[in-house]
Amino acid sequence: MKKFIPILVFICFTHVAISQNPLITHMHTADPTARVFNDKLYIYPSHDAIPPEGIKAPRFCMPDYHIFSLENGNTWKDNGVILDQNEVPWGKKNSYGMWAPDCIERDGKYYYYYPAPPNDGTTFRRIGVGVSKSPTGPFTWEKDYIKGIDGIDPGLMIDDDGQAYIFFAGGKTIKGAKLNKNMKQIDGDAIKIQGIPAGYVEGPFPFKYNGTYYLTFAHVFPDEGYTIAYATSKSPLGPYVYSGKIMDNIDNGTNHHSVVKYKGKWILFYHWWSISGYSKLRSMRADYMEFKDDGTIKKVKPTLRGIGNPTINDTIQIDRYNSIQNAKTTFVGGNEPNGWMVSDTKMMSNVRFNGVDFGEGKATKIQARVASGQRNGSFEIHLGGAKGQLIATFPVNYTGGYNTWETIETDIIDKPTGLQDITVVFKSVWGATKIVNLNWLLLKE
Ligand code: FUB
Repeated sequence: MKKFIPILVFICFTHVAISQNPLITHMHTADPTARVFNDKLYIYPSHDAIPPEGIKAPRFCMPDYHIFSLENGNTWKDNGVILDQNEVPWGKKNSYGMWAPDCIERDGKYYYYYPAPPNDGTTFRRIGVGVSKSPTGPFTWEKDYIKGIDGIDPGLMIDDDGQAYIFFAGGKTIKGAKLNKNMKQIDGDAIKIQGIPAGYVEGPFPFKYNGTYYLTFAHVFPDEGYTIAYATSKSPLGPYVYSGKIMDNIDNGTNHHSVVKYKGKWILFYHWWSISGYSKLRSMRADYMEFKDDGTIKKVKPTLRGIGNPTINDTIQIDRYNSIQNAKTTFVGGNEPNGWMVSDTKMMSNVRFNGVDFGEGKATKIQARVASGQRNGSFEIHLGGAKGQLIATFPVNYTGGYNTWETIETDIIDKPTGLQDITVVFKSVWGATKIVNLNWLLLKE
């Protein structure tokens, strides 16, 4: 097992968190279930925490749930705690066991499903439900858990005929059941889903695509470890046929995911632990996913750039690049919030970031978050590659050192429109090894 050495200490807690991959950096989030409600993207993750002093958390330390909503092209809003472990009406107190949840909409109401250890001690996890008029709550929590099922990682689906299904996991099996119209009881018995490969499985996430039922899940191979896999069927409760991996093992400890179509593109949400360095302090991430013509899914490779098109007032996390030459990315220092920066910049270092949304050309200024220990040089913003059209130039000034941060601003020359790739080019005297540390860019009207 890895030694618990969180690389970064939490420096600040904000309500609005902004990032590429990982999606947020002000707290640790795992098991991201993404959903699109009324064209807006929401994430229902679980919350990995550092155990409070004196608490011996079992395996993971998961005290509550937050909900995140995408408020701009690239800005994730933390809607705060929507359920604390000690508010679960049927739950064991201080269990730190609030594992992967899901949320689904039916007739304008939002049903939030979550697993927690029950106070009656009957089993490892029961699954509870709450209902709200809004995707971000507040939810009214059912007084008792759903009878007839026990397990972890509820995954929900409503078929075209209006029948709702709940899937959940327990060791080497995935089970599924029909839900009543009230979404609070199962209809009949839960059944073991046939066709799921041997080995440990969890995190079932069902969806339908072109008339085929897809059941995606985390699958652990004895030699490879956690992968994200999928199986397909002509019927929601199976039998299913194993159809391959969506993501190879990424040395993750666990991997838990969801799949969603947003603005015409399929996205895989999953988690990794790149900020903490510890597999039980995870961070949610997202990358685009594609179907082949025959309905099979192309394997997804994790990227830094992730998804989303930052627009005016979204930070462009330039260290989550598409390509980089002659520079590095390292953790930020000083009093900056968690995250990375572009560092070790030299003469002609460049970093490319694709898909910035300049919209209708209203961005007139651009800001940069910088720290520098030297007094000469500049960095330029170009459209496309390093030799593309120059749209902004920032001078490099001494900020007090490479851990002392300042936000600087300059005018944008010509007003680009629409989606553009940008490249930052660093300039100074030859031989300079650290021109400036760059944390983010931000377009302003
Ligand atoms: O986050 C706790 C557990 O780890 C989840 O329920 C599993 O899916 C795995 O990600």
